[in-house]
Amino acid sequence: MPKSAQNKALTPIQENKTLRIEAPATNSAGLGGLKATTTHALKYIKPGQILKITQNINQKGGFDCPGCAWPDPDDDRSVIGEYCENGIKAMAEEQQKTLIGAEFFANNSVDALAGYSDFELGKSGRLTEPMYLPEGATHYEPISWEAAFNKVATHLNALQSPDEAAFYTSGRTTNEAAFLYQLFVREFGTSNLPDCSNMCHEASGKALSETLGIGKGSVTLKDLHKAELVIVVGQNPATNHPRMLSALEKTKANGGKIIAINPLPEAGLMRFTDPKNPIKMLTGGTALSDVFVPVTINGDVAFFKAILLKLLEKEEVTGKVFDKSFIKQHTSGLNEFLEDLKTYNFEACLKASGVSKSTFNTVLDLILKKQKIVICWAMGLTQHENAVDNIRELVNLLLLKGSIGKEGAGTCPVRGHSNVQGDRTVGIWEAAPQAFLDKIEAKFGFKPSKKHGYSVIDAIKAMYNNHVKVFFGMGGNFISAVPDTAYSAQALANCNLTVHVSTKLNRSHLVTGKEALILPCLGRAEKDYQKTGIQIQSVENSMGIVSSTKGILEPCANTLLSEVAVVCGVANATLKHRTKINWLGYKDNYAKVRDAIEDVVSGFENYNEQLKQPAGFYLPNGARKREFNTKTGKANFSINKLPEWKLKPEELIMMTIRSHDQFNTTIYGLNDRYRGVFNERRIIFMNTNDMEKRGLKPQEIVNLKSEYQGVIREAKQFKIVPYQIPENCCATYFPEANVLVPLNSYAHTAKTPASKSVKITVEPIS
Ligand SMILES: Nc1nc2c(c(=O)[nH]1)N[C@H]1C(S)=C(S)[C@@H](COP(=O)(O)OP(=O)(O)OC[C@H]3O[C@@H](n4cnc5c(=O)[nH]c(N)nc54)[C@H](O)[C@@H]3O)O[C@H]1N2
Ligand SMILES: Nc1nc2c(c(=O)[nH]1)N[C@H]1C(S)=C(S)[C@@H](COP(=O)(O)OP(=O)(O)OC[C@H]3O[C@@H](n4cnc5c(=O)[nH]c(N)nc54)[C@H](O)[C@@H]3O)O[C@H]1N2
Ligand SMILES: [Mo]
Repeated sequence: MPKSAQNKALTPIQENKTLRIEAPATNSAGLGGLKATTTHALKYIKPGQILKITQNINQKGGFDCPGCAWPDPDDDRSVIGEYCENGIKAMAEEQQKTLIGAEFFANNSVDALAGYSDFELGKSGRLTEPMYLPEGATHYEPISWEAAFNKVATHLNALQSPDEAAFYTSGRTTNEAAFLYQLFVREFGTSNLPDCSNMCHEASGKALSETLGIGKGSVTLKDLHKAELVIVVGQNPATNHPRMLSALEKTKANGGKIIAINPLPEAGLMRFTDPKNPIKMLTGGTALSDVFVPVTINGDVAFFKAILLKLLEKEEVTGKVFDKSFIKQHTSGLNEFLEDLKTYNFEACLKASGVSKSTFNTVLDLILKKQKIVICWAMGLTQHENAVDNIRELVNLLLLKGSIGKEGAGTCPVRGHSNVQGDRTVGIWEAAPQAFLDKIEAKFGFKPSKKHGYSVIDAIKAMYNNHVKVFFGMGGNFISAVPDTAYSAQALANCNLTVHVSTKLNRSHLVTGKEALILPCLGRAEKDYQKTGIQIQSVENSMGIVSSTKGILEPCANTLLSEVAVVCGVANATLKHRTKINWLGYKDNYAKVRDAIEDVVSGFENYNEQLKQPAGFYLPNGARKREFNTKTGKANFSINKLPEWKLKPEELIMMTIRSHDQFNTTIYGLNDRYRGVFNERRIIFMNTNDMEKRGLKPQEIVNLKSEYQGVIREAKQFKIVPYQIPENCCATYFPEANVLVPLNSYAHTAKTPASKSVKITVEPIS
């Protein structure tokens, strides 16, 4: 009996692993990081390539690290290397020595591969040939590129409406590939462009557009260096944006203070040793956070309301707390905001935040004294039902303090994937503004659909209900990244065709529609040969800087195509004579794609010329200049409610987080070094009081259950790790725990899955 889609979608439970628990680290990077980097590189990358990679990664004229979206310094870059432990792990994945093709798939059925762990799947090797899974077949078989393109074309052209297809993007796709991809999708006739940012910073985009008129952050690296106070909320930079710690070190060196707001005392937020600084390596590094605020999960609005209430109280006494001239000149909605604020009770807010009075007072004191404040945040704020409120409340604080659009101050949503921000800028958006669509029409002569398309959650529902029949994934690992694994697996299985453009094998290749295709592509570090020579491409980082990226290694197989070539191939085969676009011309010369982007997206004037600047160029950013492109023409205060959720006595609130050894669904290894967890991923971090209340022991194996709107979801066999986490809170890793995240629990208006606030119960295996 073939395995069901649901069974294939779940990470298999593997027995006989020996979980080891140590005391969590109190310092990040340093020698431990250097050692981990070297060991990892030697194990997986061809020795001749390691030096080349480390010398070119994130260097001017080199290639952009395919890891996170943290910016590179504008001026001097470290000659020893602008990379981190996790960037090297990302490269080790991309540049694996092992290659897999027809023979591998002939020897391994889809069902057999589904028994592999995520770690094993990823380590199978780089994909080298297009592969096709016919209806009812047990094994993928090789297919030519031409036949693969025709297969996609036949399915797409057989649909009753273009809206019966959905085109997903993960955030590694470059500007050039992303622009062409959305152009093809729009010329084909739909706006169904769900992307990973729907699951990531969508709530930031929504909140910031409404309040400050731009869905991106306002600060530059210099602002971080010059800030008097940096507040890092809901983010674990030591693991996910390690190079951010160098920036925070500069903040400290300039006399700035740092506050970390997080249910967990994450190692890197406490102390950091720059592996590129030999003196720091000897002296033990820099203490980063001045205050650690162990907020309860989703207690952030409560905490910030408590702060806002006290600021108001002091302002009423001294008149010196608010930046009144900024507020008068640049903002709208102050009175309504203050009226609403006054309806809240300070003690109740502080209690709901879970923070002690003394910690609160230290934070308040810093906020009162400092005028240049930067707030950084990531998934700890965006993956809740009230995520948009979380972020709007931070903006309220910045506005009261006039901490926006001046040196050393502003908003810093720290993006995830290396080009997730750029993808949105060039049109990967299911709800693109009409002005953008008009420009597409003016340039290319076809009318793009005005109807908003499906975001990730809506696409899953549409597939489940047979409204979408073809799923196309440009990168990423959809089934492991999305919530509600069992439901989502059925959604994919209901499709006629699922297609993935990928560098490596992942679980999404195994949870397929009736037919499936895997289209293997070049990685970031590989040279992209086209008719007019080796192509450069471009990406936008978290601070709105666009820079070039150019592969330096020979492709691992000559059968691979670039993402651009795949898009052009699919577009050409699908649209044939219907198209108004010279797809093959774009494929031959990416400079022409940039010319097209220049005509359609503002901020890209002289794109090809500007890209020659070694450190890239800044896109326009109104908020940075106190120009607020909102409905009121001003920065808007907003009114945000305290979240109203309640736990039943037996329930805990669970956040699903990343270990130190993973990049999203790519599992680099089984350790979480900074948190002192080794050799196991199916674990649940719990407060010892919560364990005692339930009579649970360290390392005991439990099942986890979540009940939402009457549906019960279950994840089996997790081991308990006692940890310093607030009471009633717990944490697990994704993707293992995604099966517990209900599809219908998402951020209001942004639809980001609420994967950081899942109510669960912990059940001993009797
Ligand atoms: N090495 C590596 N780098 C990565 C990634 C990776 O997986 N591996 N992923 C990339 C991507 S796509 C992204 S989006 C980013 C993700 O970067 P992060 O957002 O740092 O990643 P998470 O592990 O989701 O961590 C969220 C943090 O928020 C905290 N948190 C959870 N809930 C709450 C809450 O309610 N309030 C507060 N204040 N804190 C909370 C958690 O304790 C944790 O420290 O990293 C990017 N970079
Ligand atoms: N429960 C829970 N779920 C989450 C999150 C969470 O915190 N908790 N985080 C969410 C977030 S923030 C995000 S961004 C998503 C991530 O969702 P995705 O972006 O869909 O997932 P990734 O794991 O980053 O995708 C990895 C795959 O991308 C492919 N790949 C790698 N490099 C390239 C390349 O250069 N080109 C192409 N074409 N393919 C490539 C490889 O085949 C690899 O297997 O997950 C979300 N899901
Ligand atoms: Mo992300």
